[in-house]
Amino acid sequence: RRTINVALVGNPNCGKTSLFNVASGSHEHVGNYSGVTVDAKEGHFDFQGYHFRLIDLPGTYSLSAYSPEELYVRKHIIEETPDVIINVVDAGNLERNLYLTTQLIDMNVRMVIALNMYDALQHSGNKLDHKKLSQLLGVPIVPTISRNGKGIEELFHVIIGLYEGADFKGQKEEIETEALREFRTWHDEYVPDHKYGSTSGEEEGIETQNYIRHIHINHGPKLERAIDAVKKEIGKNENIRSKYSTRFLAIKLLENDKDIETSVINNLPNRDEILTTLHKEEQRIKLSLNEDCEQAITDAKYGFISGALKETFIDKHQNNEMFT
Ligand code: GDP
Ligand code: MG
Ligand code: K
Repeated sequence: RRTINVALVGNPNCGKTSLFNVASGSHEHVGNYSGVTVDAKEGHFDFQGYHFRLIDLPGTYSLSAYSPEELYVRKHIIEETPDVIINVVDAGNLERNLYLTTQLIDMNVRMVIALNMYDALQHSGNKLDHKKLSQLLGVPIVPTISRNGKGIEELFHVIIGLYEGADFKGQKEEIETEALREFRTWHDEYVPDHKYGSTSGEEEGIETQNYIRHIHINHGPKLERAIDAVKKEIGKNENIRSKYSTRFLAIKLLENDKDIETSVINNLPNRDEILTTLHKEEQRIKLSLNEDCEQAITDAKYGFISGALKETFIDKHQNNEMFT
């Protein structure tokens, strides 16, 4: 029986623990996740012939290094390398919740969005074209209602599909399961521009993770040029490429993330070259965008989100006929 390691990542109060309880609660024991000061729980259950180890991580708005929770979640993702991350998103607070999503996308993790509180969205009268949002993000989205368990089975079907897709590439024989077939059908419909099972990170050289390739969050030409320059310098270290998304590291450095600098970059043989490139790019951004790099990246991410929501979300007070 194969174990699929899954971690719940999302803002505080988006329904992670409810999802955790409804998925694992009735099945087996729940223990406190050991050795941590922040609150995290681990649960185990079986579904569709797989064993699931599910971790309920602390709520975070971001994956920066500004709070113990943020650092903890980030460290868990990098060190424990969950097979699949469930990014729980509060459907009633999309703009704020999707900020974290953009950071997970930067990390190149295999993920699915649980579009939770879907009942509240339905009752609100607002409308979201979540299939289209899924296409724009390059991430599968499953509407869920953690409180009563709706959508949870479908969510775990997609997780099995993502997991099998990972093994898929390296294997001569295709693994064929019911869940995987369902997932493929789902995938072709929802994320048609992304070839299922395609090689990940073609432009990143050697990448560890074989996932459904995300659409990169486009931060605009100036920032993208800076990200590429820093990424290229970091990517000269093969061992780094196999553990991290070099794009994520580059973005974090440009955000002035001291934790990444001390824990990752300072140990590298080309540390000086990386930091020289970084400072040069930071200066360039400051001069051309007239704001510091960290702010520019935040603005670009919110710009991306707002663009995606403009195309997919209808406030009931807006007089917009797009979906009628
Ligand atoms: P967490 O902080 O992310 O772990 O969120 P919780 O699981 O503690 O949920 C926060 C609140 O939202 C609780 O009052 C839940 O009962 C409620 N909640 C969770 N999921 C849903 C849902 O799908 N729909 C609705 N209406 N409420 C939910
Ligand atoms: Mg919780
Ligand atoms: K990688």
